[in-house]
Amino acid sequence: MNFDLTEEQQMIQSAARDFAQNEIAPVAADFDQSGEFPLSNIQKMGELGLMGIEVPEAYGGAGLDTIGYALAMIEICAADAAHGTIVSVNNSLFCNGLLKYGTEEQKQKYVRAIATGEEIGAYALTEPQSGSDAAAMRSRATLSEDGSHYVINAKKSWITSGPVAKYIVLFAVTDPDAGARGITAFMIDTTKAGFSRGKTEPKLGIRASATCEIELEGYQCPVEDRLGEEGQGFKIAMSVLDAGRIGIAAQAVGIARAAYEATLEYVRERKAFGQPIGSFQMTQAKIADMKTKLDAAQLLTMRAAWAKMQADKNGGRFGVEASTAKLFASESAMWIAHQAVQIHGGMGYSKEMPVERYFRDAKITEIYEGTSEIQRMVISRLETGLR
Ligand code: COS
Repeated sequence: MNFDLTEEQQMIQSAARDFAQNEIAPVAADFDQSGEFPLSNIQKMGELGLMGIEVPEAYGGAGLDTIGYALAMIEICAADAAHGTIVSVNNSLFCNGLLKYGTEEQKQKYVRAIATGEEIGAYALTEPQSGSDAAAMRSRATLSEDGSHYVINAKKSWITSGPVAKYIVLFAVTDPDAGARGITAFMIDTTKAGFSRGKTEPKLGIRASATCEIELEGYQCPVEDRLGEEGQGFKIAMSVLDAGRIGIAAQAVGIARAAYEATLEYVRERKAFGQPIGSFQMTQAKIADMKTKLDAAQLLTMRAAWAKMQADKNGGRFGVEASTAKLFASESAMWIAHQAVQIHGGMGYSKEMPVERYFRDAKITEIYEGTSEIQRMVISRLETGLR
């Protein structure tokens, strides 16, 4: 593993940093307060290539690699994690699976629209009664008698970008007797008949990223909009999540870095008992532990990105690297944001400063795209070979 960044990786990092600091950071608190979806920023990020970082230029993307994607996510999330959530769904959960399993027509139609930021994408796996146990989904897709389309009846919950998405990758059961091998992936066009949205969820954090339930009733999906083969859906869902978890690890690193940097500034300036609070041993210990966890989280995230790039080239899986990065980075972000609030005292609890937002935003990284408990289960299963 080479720690030097390539010229392209440095370019996307600096483009993401400039946009994040100049266009996102100044409005992040307002979007957090209102919960409004930052559509115009997302479209501008699409123009900069940030909505399809790993998507080849032939499909409207930036044609970069996973390290470039992780570096950009860190920069965006250090300014605002909610923007980062939208970026990660478009990049990881939507484009990744289509690039790997989609037909040429599907890539031209769906990847291009999302990678350029013209449209928003979403990924629908979770259901009201099945989150961690994803294979227990109840949504059904039945092939029509003439074999031209599937009729889908589905209810999906916690769909990130659901309120604004034009296209959704959705998973439904095609063979109820086959368990995980009876699930199939479909491309859904939200403007078609049979699709509807429920209420937008009021959330603790990442408030500007819109989330809702969706429902499909008698939705007709042409066979050419099936993604992959019948019965391949669970593997598609899981391998897409492996990639997605690298993005969430990067998001956690971005939030943790912002919380850490705000704390460094504060401990130098804030005085108590006649000296900067950073001179007290109890603060010093916190700063040292925050820095160590932040750097370790970033290194694990870069290793996971690198492992995915090797797998993209040579085949194989990168589940252990993705899950260890996601587990450690998300728990570190929560811990670092917690210490940041504590060190800021009353100011850490106030909306006058961004640390309370970092604290609320950090929590989701331990929950979505697989809870910490699921990451531990995945890592242990892959390491021991036991279930
Ligand atoms: N890549 C490719 N294939 C995978 C895979 C992966 N990462 N993980 C599992 N599979 C395959 C398995 O190899 C198995 O295939 P075979 O039937 O050919 O043997 C199949 O999928 C079923 O796997 P498994 O038996 O491990 O499935 P489980 O039902 O036990 O569930 C967990 C596995 C719990 C790991 C999975 O359901 C999971 O990740 N849950 C969390 C879901 C999640 O992150 N939700 C958040 C939604 S997005 S916000």
